[in-house]
Amino acid sequence: VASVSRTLAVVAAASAAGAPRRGPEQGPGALLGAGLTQALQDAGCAMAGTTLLEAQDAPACGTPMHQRLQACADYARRLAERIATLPAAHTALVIGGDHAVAAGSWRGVGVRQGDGGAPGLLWIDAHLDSHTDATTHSGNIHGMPLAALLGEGAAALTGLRGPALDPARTCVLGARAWEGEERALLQRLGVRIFEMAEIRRRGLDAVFAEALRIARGKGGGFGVSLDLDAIDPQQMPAVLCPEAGGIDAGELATALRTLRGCADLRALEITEYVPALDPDGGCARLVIDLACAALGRRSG
Ligand code: HAR
Ligand code: MN
Ligand code: MN
Ligand code: MN
Repeated sequence: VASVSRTLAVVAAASAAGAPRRGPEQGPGALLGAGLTQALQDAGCAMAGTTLLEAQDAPACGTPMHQRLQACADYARRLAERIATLPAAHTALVIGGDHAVAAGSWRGVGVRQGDGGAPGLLWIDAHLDSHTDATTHSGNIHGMPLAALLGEGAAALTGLRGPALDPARTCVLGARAWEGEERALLQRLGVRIFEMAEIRRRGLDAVFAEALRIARGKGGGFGVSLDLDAIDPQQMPAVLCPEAGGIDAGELATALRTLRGCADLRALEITEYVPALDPDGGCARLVIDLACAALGRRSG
């Protein structure tokens, strides 16, 4: 399959508003500083530019839930508006930030598609991120964005402009840590979950291909939201919530390369990188390699 010629619009979503502590708001700056855009250019991407969304720090300890929800929703709204205005021909590369930014990204992608439909979505994550404000145990908003995108949970997040996801074109890949309520929600909606156990049994290539078929559906755009904690923490320790037994980074790069042939890939999102936990920059290089694997045209 020939690689698609892409023009990338990078959006730096430097927010930790949904996180339990600060750290991920430094992610975009560190990845840009480590040469992300040059690497993508070397891999054959044209660059339309980089938008830096104003940084948003983590909430102070003890901030009430409704205030944290509102801070995340305000950030998500600005992010969605920014993405919605990008030219439809461009592929968006959203760099988080904690994963709560996704509550805005994919609404914005849906508005930009302009056909009334939501994108299909492949959610690669150790977690399900499908709590609502009523079921969360931790109170952390980055545990809620997938539910919010599916139209479930607090109005602050579900009420953003743009279509909700279609559960039949949404799937989760790499899951290995969840609470019962979020799993029950996804099962009620009919979202396919590819757990680590299934990935180990069938191999990532086979599972990724099936997940891609679900997200692409019969046409219309789709996207990939990569929470870096999906990767095994021995290879990717610089994340907020490491969970043992994750996806092998090299296997993930190979799977992501299949996206190079997908002209209907509308956006890639990469979240939860914490540069303070990456003193030698090895994780930043890995993130850049993964972005190039997904979006590039040549080895780079
Ligand atoms: N389920 C847990 C919670 O709700 C952990 C969520 C962790 N989420 C992320 N992004 N780090 O996936 O708190
Ligand atoms: Mn996660
Ligand atoms: Mn419970
Ligand atoms: Mn996540």
